[in-house]
Amino acid sequence: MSDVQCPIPNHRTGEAVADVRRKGLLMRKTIAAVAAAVVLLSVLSPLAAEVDLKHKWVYVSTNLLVDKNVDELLPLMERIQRCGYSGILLADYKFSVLDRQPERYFRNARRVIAKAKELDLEIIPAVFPIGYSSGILAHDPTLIEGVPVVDAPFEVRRGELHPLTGEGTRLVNGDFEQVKGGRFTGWWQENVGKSVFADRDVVKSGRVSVRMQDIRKHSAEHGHCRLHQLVKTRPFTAWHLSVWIRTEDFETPRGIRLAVLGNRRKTLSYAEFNVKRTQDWRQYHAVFNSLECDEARIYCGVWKGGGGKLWWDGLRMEPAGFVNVIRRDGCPVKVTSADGRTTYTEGRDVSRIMDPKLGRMPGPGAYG
Ligand SMILES: [Ca+2]
Repeated sequence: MSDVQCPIPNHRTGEAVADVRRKGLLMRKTIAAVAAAVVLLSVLSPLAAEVDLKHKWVYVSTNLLVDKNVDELLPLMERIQRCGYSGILLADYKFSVLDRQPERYFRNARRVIAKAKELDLEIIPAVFPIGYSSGILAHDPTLIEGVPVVDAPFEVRRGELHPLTGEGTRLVNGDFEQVKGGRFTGWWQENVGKSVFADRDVVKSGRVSVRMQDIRKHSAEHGHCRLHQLVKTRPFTAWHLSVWIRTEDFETPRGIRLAVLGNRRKTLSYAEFNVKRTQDWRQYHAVFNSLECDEARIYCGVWKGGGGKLWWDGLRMEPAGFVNVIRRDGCPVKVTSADGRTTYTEGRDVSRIMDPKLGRMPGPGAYG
């Protein structure tokens, strides 16, 4: 790095580096520190003195479909070259879905390639994204990692398979109709009569709902306001929770959770709800796998809550059935009779088992 007067802006955010002089000073200090380290290392190892960075890249994340992005990238590449870098590590989600791009995308890509040739800059495309893999999964949603469902019971009714709840699994008072002394039967709850109330005026179904309000006032440190109950679960079963939520000037809608904690202290549900500060009744859904747990604590509540009002009603828990079924060699599906003695053949005895929405909601490569 010989030219410290060519700071590279943060291209992802478009943030410009305002104080070039200050940055230059910092850079010089850094170089001095590195130089000192190299001297020290050269005493310890003759190899350290031979360090010569042939490949110096700048990471650039962009979307080449947008003309304006390319207009900005070309002058940036000139600066990158002037600063002595050898190339750009170019990341674009669309590298994974090139087959779905219009001609405009490739026209823009050719502009970038031409500029790179002109400047003798190398372009290193970032491909095989692991972690943010929706671009790959858009081609084949079944490549997603899954969790096993084991011995899930189904019942045949009128020629259709219907999931059975499983003996002993029952959410008590999910409709919140049973109330004694301000407490909802079957539920553990906190701040009864302070931030949790049985509401008989604003309900979604039946005659009672749960109203939460003034949460921070009665839980100053954590802003907690939660109901929960322990239910038995069949291990390695996919479950579906649904609940209705209404809000009125609720200050912390992001703190609303339908959480599930397994008896082996596992967080089993990761659903996040998009609740507005004020909204009418809307139903929300969460799907979880019970994994090794044979009991789970179901929470509906608020963490880091503030002021305003929130209502809950109509909470249900049921087996999810064939939701998010992954079909590939590593994830075998087997259909047997209850006693396990008869194995049924897909396509002959039962229809092909699949979830047509897997990896396609709301778009290809998404599992919403
Ligand atoms: Ca109700």
